[in-house]
Amino acid sequence: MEVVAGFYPTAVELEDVAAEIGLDKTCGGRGTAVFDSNGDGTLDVVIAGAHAGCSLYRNNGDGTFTDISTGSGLDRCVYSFGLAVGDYDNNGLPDLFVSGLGFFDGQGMLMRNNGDGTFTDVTKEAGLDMWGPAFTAAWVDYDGDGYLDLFVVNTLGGLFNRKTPNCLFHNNGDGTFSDVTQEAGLQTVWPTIGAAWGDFSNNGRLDLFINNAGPAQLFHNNGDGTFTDVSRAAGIDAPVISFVGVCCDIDNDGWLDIVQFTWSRPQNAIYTLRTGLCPNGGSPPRVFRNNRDGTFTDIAPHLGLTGCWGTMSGTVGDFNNDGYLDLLLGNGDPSIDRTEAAVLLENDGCQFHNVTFAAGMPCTGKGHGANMADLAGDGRLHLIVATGGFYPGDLLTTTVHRPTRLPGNYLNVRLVGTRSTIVMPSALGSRCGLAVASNIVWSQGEAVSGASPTNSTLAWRHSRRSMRWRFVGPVATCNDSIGLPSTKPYASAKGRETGKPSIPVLTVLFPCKIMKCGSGGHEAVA
Ligand SMILES: [Ca+2]
Ligand SMILES: [Ca+2]
Ligand SMILES: [Ca+2]
Ligand SMILES: [Ca+2]
Repeated sequence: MEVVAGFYPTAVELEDVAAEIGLDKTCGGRGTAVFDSNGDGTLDVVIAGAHAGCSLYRNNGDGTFTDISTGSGLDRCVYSFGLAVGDYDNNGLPDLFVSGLGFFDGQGMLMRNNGDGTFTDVTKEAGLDMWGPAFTAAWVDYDGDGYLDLFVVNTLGGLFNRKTPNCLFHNNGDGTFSDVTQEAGLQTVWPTIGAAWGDFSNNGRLDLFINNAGPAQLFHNNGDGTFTDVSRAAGIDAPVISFVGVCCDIDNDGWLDIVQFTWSRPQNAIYTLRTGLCPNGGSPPRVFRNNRDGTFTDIAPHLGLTGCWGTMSGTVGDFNNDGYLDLLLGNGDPSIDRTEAAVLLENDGCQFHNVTFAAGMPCTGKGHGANMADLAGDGRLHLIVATGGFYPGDLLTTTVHRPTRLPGNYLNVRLVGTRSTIVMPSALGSRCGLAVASNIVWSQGEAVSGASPTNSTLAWRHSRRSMRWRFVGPVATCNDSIGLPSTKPYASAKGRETGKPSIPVLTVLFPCKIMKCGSGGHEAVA
């Protein structure tokens, strides 16, 4: 078969580093989580396993990894699907909710992080002992009390004949949770596969977008513990099969948009491979631009997103460090013979281009856990695709690619939240923005499966002396007049010797740690 798609020219050259860094394992790859599990400042990796326990890879401090799964406790989380990272007990150690058995009977598990490479199953004592065939889950502090609440995505409506509704669990602040789904008004009708929280109205409260096998739904957070279904008015409810939605600011205007990845049948994906286009009646991804008035417009066709892929996992990240968010799609379906290439879509600020093969990422397999993270802390985003699948014989290994050289400037940020007297280390739902000239690059700490919730790599291509940070979140006030004094903005500077980064921190509205900053080879920093 002649393949046309994926060869759009790109300046970024990727190399396969999975074996070099120790992540080239067969682990029944499903959801991936990238976070600092032991507080040493480096990012560790957890991969959920289809037919075994979860895998835990500890970062050795240099971007290489040691498999410490055995005895970690996470190896007991078998048949898992999604991973949600959140510090539910506010002790500074991020915990894991592992959703279980999206296709079969079972339940999720809350795993409390002991900080020493082990996790303890606290599902029962937390009150989360609930049967539920969940594909994923998402942490959020929806009521702003400083404690992370948990939204578990189930499949009410009949997908695989399961009838358990989605559940919102309120964190009682004492290590236990209460099911508040009914009083919150989170009624769902269609089988739900994914969920993402984001403050779409910039009012400091997190709203909920859910992906269904059918119309998506958007719930507006009323601020009193209840939600209103605004899907129809928002214009996001055209039916489609979608596994993953991501809240991000795709056009850097300070208002969160929604990237809704879609799942297509094999014949449609093959059509796209051969032509680069979407067949009649196909379902390309959607990009809902926030119109700032409660409505959204799907601008995907204008962005050149016209292909159809069987996307089961997807993420956003600026892999070429130019200030524009790019997309990574993990594709496939349960069939053992559908080994569909992951797709990398580069954003030039106006259009997305499929650069998968041109960039050198010819990996195949069921991409259940597509992720992007700076695993080595040098500004280069690693493209991680956990592969493997439904059948026990589906034994593909995780693939990891990264740029051969730093493509542009970067600043790595770790969000650490506070709230008057309550320490809220996770800062989930907060956003940070880097203003470079008139362009602001926004990033959100999110609680989606596969995301690195509070670690962000912000990048920019055109360097300026004057840059400005803004942080907004549910427990912070977005007000330019309130700021902390300027502090040293970075722990260390790396990159090629093209000049020293100059990042005056003029305004920090949300306490944070800025980990590293560096510059690439393209331009000298002013
Ligand atoms: Ca914790
Ligand atoms: Ca809460
Ligand atoms: Ca936007
Ligand atoms: Ca980019």
